[in-house]
Amino acid sequence: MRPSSTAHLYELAWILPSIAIPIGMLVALMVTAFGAGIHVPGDEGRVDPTELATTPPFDQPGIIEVRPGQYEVQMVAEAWSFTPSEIRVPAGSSVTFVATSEDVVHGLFIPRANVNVMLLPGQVTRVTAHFNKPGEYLLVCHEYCGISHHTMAGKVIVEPRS
Ligand SMILES: [Cu+2]
Repeated sequence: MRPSSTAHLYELAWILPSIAIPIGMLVALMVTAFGAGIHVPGDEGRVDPTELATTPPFDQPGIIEVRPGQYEVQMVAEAWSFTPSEIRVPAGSSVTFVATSEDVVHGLFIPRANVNVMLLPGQVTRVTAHFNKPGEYLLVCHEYCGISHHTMAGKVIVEPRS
């Protein structure tokens, strides 16, 4: 091969990926935004973090059964605890966490249930997880939130179906 055509091949090897990679990223962005509905938090789902004690559903944090096998946990995070901090559901349940923070940025991390979200003061975070296997699922705050951050934890207790 002549030296000039080798240079031509090298140029192609640069140019083609540099076109294909941004197009691939754009496609991935479109699929997540419009296909999977993943987007940054909007105006809906805002709350006043100083008024949580009188703002439903955070005025009564707890767990409710929305329909058989489907639960909703209304959760408030504050330094350094979750309310409720212990959640009991039967195996096979799907649980939607509707959570917010009363003070600083906290996290809600349930490693065995693929939950990993931030809880921001003033913003309501919703995330759904499925608990199929009985056992205890640790839930922890994974955003540093102060001197006792390491004690901020709770658990989901999944009971075997009788
Ligand atoms: Cu925290």
